[in-house]
Formats: sequence, C-alpha cells, structure tokens
Amino acid sequence: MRQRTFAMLKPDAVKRRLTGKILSRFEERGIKIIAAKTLMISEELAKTHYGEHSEKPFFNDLVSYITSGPVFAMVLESDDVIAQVRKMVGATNPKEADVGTIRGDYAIDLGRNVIHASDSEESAVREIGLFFDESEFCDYELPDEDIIYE
Ligand code: D4T
Repeated sequence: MRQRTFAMLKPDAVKRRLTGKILSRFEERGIKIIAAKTLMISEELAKTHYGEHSEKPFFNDLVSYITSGPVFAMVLESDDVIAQVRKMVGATNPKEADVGTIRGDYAIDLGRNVIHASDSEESAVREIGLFFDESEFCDYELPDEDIIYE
C-alpha cells in the first residue's frame, strides 16, 4: 500500500555532511521524496515533536540537541514506507543497530543517533503536519516506477 512517512536528519548528520549519503539510500531503494527542506527547529516545535517524551529524564537534552543546529526534514513515499524506513534507520541505540542500517553505519551514541523516522501511521500524519504544509508536497511519477513496482 502506497504510504507516506516523515524522516528528519538531526543536526549531527547535517553538520557531518551526511545528508547526501543518507538521502541516496532512500533514493536508490526507489523511495520517492515528496518534500524536503533544511531548517532550524524552534524550541516550541521541538517540544511538540517530542511531546511523548516530556516526562523523561533525557527530554531537555533531546530538545536542546535537536534545536542546536540545522535539521533536514523530509516526506517520503513508497509501499509500506513507514516500516521500511524504520528498518533502514535501525535501532534507537546505535550500539544495538545492525551494520547496514543508517544508525549502525553512521552513529555510535544514543544521544546523537543521526536520524528520526515516524514509527506509526498516526505519528507519520502528526509529524508531517508539524513540519510541512500541504502546498510543499510534490506529486509526481518516477520515470522508472513501473520497473521498481510490479
Ligand atoms: P527518534 O524519535 O529520534 O527517531 O528515535 P526513536 O523513535 O528511534 O526512539 P525514541 O522515540 O524512543 O527516542 C527519541 C530520541 O531520544 C533519544 N533518547 C532516547 C535518549 O537520548 N536517551 C534515551 O534513553 C532514549 C530512550 C534518542 C532518540
């Protein structure tokens, strides 16, 4: 089923110039980029985005880290894209992430795990809405879509 998800390269990834490399992984797999932008997150947006963690001991560090530099936010589209992108991202703690996943290949520290991706349809809808306006979406066909999909 064609689906959309939200993914975001965190400031460590952008500052380490990993944006192109990570984006290539999605592109090479046949996942479509519907919208993307570099931005600085406000404290208010960070707190809303990570609202489910507001009572956790690491919440303040999380908010100050995600607002410490530019992020690269994107809306991705493909079949089963929410689960597939989570798989490509790997375990939350990079030390437990499989080699071959984005976190397993590019991160070492739990607090600097390079990328966020929505973990459910509900969070995808919520997070896409937090970061993007409908007018920013590009609806288009990849020229090789009939080769990628049966
Ligand atoms: P995000 O939301 O960044 O994609 O990560 P996950 O979905 O994989 O994991 P999460 O929501 O449980 O954690 C959010 C964010 O908080 C950091 N974190 C997490 C931390 O600094 N200390 C901790 O103990 C945990 C559990 C890492 C990711």
